Amino acid sequence: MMDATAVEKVFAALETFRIELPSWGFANTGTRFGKFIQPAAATTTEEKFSDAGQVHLLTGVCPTVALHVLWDCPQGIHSTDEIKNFASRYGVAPGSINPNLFQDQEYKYGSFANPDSSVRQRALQHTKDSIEIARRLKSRDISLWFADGSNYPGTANIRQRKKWFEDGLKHSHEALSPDQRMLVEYKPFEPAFYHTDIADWGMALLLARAAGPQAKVLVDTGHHYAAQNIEQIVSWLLSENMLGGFHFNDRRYADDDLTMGSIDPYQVFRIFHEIRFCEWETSKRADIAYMVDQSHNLKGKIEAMIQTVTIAQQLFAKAALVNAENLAAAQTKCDLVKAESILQDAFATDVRPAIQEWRDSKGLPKDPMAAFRQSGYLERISKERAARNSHNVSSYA
Ligand code: RM4
Ligand code: MN
Ligand code: MN
Repeated sequence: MMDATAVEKVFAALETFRIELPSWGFANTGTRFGKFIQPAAATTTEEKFSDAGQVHLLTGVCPTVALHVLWDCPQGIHSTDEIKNFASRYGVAPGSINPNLFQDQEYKYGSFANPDSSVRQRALQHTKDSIEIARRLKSRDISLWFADGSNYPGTANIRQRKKWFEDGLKHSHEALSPDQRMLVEYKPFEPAFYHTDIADWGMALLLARAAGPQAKVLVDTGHHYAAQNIEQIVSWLLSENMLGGFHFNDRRYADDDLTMGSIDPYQVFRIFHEIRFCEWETSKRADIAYMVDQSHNLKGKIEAMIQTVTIAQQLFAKAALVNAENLAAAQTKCDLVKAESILQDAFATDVRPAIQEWRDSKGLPKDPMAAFRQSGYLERISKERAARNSHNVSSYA
């Protein structure tokens, strides 16, 4: 059982913790081997807002939904009025805006680093349009992920492409309003299998620095090699004031986009711990956008999101139980077992009853999953959407 002080710590942590849902997590997605279509999957932007709204209604901690411009704003900047309506109808605001710089045929050989200057120009224009969309929707963050890279040695001028990226990001940065941010995401491979232009956090950091002061790095937990120490990357970015946000998901092999904490919950706990430890040391809240980036191939989309949010809250609450003062003292004395045990004890604490109490105090269902299953929402949308879903769809949109 947790004592009253521990419960208070969990309550205080939950008060500050919000996590953004991805619109694409509610759509039919799959692998390159195919998709398993779900009758309840969202096939329109409105349905994505409706589903995200359900998750927020039941959990109370997901007030925003990330949008992918190509999939969710078919009319580009002219889609924003419609999106504002969805936002007010379903009770979730637009969150980070993700330009899509990888799906159009023009991007076969890259976007910002395409050797064809007209394609680079087009990519820049799309990014500027996305910044304008964000401005109209009052979204702060523009989240940039590039598929740019090459498949075979010798086929791309890596240094030249780096230069093109610097130029493209600088010009994008110039279009930002003072209150907007640009988040630069990295990924070691896929879809490119020889080199990726922004392959790791160091490259993302250098490019963000070159772009300007409102550019930060986005860490997608699935975008690392298997043995990489992600919490160390997080700590370094924090100490450089360059950590802008996260795309959370879990993985066993590559960019598997599995449910957060499903494979290695201790990894996420360690990330949250490093953030909280830094906040304690600096007496300052780190300005970090916590976002989910998952596509659930087999699980029910809404249930998978509720499960994700529940796990995220648990791991964040556990990290709040680390006694930073005792930890700092143990580290200074090189009392290794004591220091490590402080983390392990926090991680081992069952925070679920305290989280349920917190939900209750907010008028939220103690068990959001059970509440969802009882709500009848899934049955209703399955009926409404089944016909449309039976015509197989070939994109994430
Ligand atoms: C990428 C990356 C991006 C996401 C796309 C769909 O692997 O994680 O953040 O927008 O997938
Ligand atoms: Mn991502
Ligand atoms: Mn990814």
